[in-house]
Amino acid sequence: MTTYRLHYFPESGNSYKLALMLTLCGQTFDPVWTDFGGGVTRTTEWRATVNAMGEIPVLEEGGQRLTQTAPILLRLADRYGRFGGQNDAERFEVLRWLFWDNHKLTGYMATYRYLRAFTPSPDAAVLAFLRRRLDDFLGILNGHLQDRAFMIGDRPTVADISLMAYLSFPKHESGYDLAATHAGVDAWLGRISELPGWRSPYDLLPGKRLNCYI
Ligand SMILES: N[C@@H](CCC(=O)N[C@@H](CS)C(=O)NCC(=O)O)C(=O)O
Repeated sequence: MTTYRLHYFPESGNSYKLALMLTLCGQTFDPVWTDFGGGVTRTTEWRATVNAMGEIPVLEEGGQRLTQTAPILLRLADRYGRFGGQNDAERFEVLRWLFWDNHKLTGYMATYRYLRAFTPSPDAAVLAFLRRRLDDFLGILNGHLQDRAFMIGDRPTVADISLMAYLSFPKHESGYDLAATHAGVDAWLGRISELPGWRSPYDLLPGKRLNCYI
């Protein structure tokens, strides 16, 4: 049986992607809380010993340290035979949405939410720019979900697990009340939260939290 250690911090939606995937696949992991707010991931030592890319999350399996959630999610999907695409066309779609999530939804939402909630005096123009982009991305996601239960086919895949992560934190952090503005996204999040074994981000990712300024 593979043993996992997850280097994370509680506010990290990227960490939540892996924590939730492992949990939904019936796996456990040792949580390795990381002092992201204290700047540890920017130190030479951490980059030399944990992740040269300077990013959280890092998943250790056996002695190997893995980074980048998209390929890790795909590897876990293969290993446990859960949440992968069922044929070539679906696998292509899973990859397409994983790329879109990393580049667009997660990339912008993580930055926006971090600046907005976890820094003391964010630049209003930067926030406005990021929010305009996010309004567009959330509109695209909401449109896609109008007539489907999950992102691809009729079953959840790692594309859903990747895309939902940053939208699953409390709304005061992101400043988006999706139930009021994006009903399709909100209903999809509800369906994901009904998957057997589902747990919320701060439940799966315990420990000392960043100072929230909102
Ligand atoms: N594409 C990466 C993104 C990881 C990422 O950006 N993690 C954040 C924390 S959730 C981080 O460590 N950011 C540090 C930085 O951007 O300098 C993944 O999927 O793992």
